[in-house]
Amino acid sequence: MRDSVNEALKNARSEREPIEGAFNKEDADNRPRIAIVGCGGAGNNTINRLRVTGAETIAVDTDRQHLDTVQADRRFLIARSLTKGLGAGGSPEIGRRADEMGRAVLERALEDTVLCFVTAGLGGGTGTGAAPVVAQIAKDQGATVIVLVGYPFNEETARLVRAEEGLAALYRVTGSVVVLDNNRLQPRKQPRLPGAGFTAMDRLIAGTAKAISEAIVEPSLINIDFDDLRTVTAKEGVAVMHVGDADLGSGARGAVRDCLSHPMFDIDFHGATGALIHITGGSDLTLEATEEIVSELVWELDPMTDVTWGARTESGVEGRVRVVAIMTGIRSSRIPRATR
Ligand SMILES: Nc1nc2c(ncn2[C@@H]2O[C@H](COP(=O)(O)OP(=O)(O)OP(=O)(O)O)[C@@H](O)[C@H]2O)c(=O)[nH]1
Ligand SMILES: [Mg+2]
Repeated sequence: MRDSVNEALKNARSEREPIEGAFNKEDADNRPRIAIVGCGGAGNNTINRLRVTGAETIAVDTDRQHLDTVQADRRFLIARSLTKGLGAGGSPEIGRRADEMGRAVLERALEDTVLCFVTAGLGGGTGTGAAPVVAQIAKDQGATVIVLVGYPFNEETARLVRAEEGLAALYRVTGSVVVLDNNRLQPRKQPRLPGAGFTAMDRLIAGTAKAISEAIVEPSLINIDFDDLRTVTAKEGVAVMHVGDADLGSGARGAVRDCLSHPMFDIDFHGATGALIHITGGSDLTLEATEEIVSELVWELDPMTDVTWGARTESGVEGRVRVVAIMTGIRSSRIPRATR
C-alpha cells in the first residue's frame, strides 16, 4: 500500500490544487469567521444542507461521486491523482496524504477563521486520515478548533482499530475532541446505510455546531462569549459531551439529570476543568429557566471549573428543552497512549 501511495504521490507533482466546486461566499461583514468542515462521507453527510447563520460549511472528500451530492458553501475534492476521485477505500494513510496534498488550498480556505468545527465518522479512510490534518491546519491559522467525530459500533473491529488511530492523531492536535459513540446513539438493529441509519448522529453533530456558532454570532437569549469559549476548549486533557432532552415542565433538575445521564462516550466528566453549556428551547424558554439549568449543572462540577454558556430559542420546540454540555480538561485513562 505504502509503495502505491508513494508512486501516486510522485505522479501527482503536476497536481497543483484540488478541484473546488459549489459557490464561494464572500464574508459580507466583519463577524468572526466560523467554519464547519466535513471530512469524508460521514462528515459530509453531517454538514449536507446545513445552514448556519454566520458560519461557512466546507466539504472535503476524495470521493467525487459523493461530494457531488453534498450541498455546502465550499467543496474540495482532494488528491484526485491519488484516488482518481474514487475515495480512500478505508485507508487513513491515503486520507491523511490526500489532505496533505490539498494543504495549500485548505490553508487559504481557513485563513482568518477564528472558530473551526471539524467533523468526520472515524473508521474509514478519508475522514479518519483527513480530520487531524484539517484540525492542524485550522489551528495553525490561529483558529480555536472543536472536533466532533462519530465512533464505530463495537462489532466493527477493523474500523475500531482505525478509529482509535484517528483519535490518537486528533488528540495530538487538540484536547477538544468530542467523540459521539454510535453505540450510544442508535439501536444496533437500525439500518446502517449512509444517510439513513445515521440521521440521529448527523443531526446531533450538525445541531451542536450550529447552536454554538449561532450563540456566538447571532443575538441569542444568552450569547456565548468567544474568549470564554477559547479558554474552555484550550484545556489540557480530553472532552466528553452530554446531551439531555427533557420536558420544560420537569424543571432544571429534570433537564440536568437527563443531560448527565447521557454521555456520548465512555469518559467520566468528574474532574473536568472546563465546561461549555448550550441550552435550546422554544419561545417559552425563559432566561430564568436557563439560569436554573446552568446553576444545577455547575453544582455538579468542581468549583474551579471555567464555565461558558449560551442559550437560544427556536420555533417548533415549545415545551421541550435540550441541554448540551461539553466538559473539557478531563484527565482520563481513556486518553490514547500516543498522547501520553
Ligand atoms: N454520522 C454518520 N456516520 C456514518 C455515515 N456513514 C458512515 N458512517 C460512519 O462513519 C465511518 C466512516 O465512514 P465514511 O465516512 O463513509 O468513510 P470515509 O471517511 O469517507 O472513508 P473512505 O470512504 O474510506 O475514503 C463508518 O465506519 C461509519 O461508522 C453517515 O452518513 N453519518
Ligand atoms: Mg468515503
